[in-house]
Amino acid sequence: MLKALTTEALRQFREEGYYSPVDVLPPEEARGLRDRIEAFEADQGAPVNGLQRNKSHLLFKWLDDLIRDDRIVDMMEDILGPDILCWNTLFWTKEPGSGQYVSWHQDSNYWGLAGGEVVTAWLALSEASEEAGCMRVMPGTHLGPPLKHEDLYHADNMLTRGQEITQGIDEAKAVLMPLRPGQMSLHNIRLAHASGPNMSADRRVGISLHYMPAKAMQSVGQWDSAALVRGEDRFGHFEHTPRVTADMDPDAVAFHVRAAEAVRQVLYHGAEQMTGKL
Ligand SMILES: O=C(O)CCC(=O)C(=O)O
Repeated sequence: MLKALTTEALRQFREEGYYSPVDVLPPEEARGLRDRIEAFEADQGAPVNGLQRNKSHLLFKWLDDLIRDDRIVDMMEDILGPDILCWNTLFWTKEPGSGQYVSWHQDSNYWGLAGGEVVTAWLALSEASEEAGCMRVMPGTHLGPPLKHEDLYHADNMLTRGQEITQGIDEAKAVLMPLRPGQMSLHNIRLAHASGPNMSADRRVGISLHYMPAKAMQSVGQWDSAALVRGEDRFGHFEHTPRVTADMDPDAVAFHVRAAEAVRQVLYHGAEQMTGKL
């Protein structure tokens, strides 16, 4: 029996590789989380950047709580089964007028994860309209062979190495996934997706949460971590991230140094250069 998704939502996710939008947080709760991020940014005098964007649940207690929130994990259980790890949390803030964009890509080429389905749940904390540069997806690409990518290192591309699918994308078939604050989209790790620049007057603030079953493995890095958010881990393929007791909790921050660096090494595996985007 499904806990959160409808049968139709699950069918669409399986057959087309995505489902969107899902109402997850009331808008005022999303606004509260955005306010917390922006208070932190005001305090440090800069947007969340570099390695802070990655494994961020180790830096912010509210995010460690969010990855374990039943409103999200129930949907993950419908897709992944009862034993669930959250591998990563990643900030995606696009400043208005910055030109930042995300080229067409499949994350399965870069994350080193194997042995289990991986789902990205992307939460909007501001308006993620077409004008603001919401994500768009190519339905069904998760079922086909991996598409050919090239590392193009464009300065405005938010992806680490500017990886871009160079063949097999038909823009006419792309589907936009606009989100209101507090809504989520779900997509499969193998689904081709992209997003355009933010032409609105406001920042586009989003966080992606990456979930997988406990049986999944890291096939590129020697060591990796993940949070056990539900059920049991009978495999031990990932060191569990600690529960975070406060924002910038020193023990969790120390763990973050290792964990975020490990992911960075995986993301740049085989790349000609490291750009410092993560
Ligand atoms: O935030 C975006 O526009 C792209 C995000 C993305 O590529 C992802 O979540 O996998």
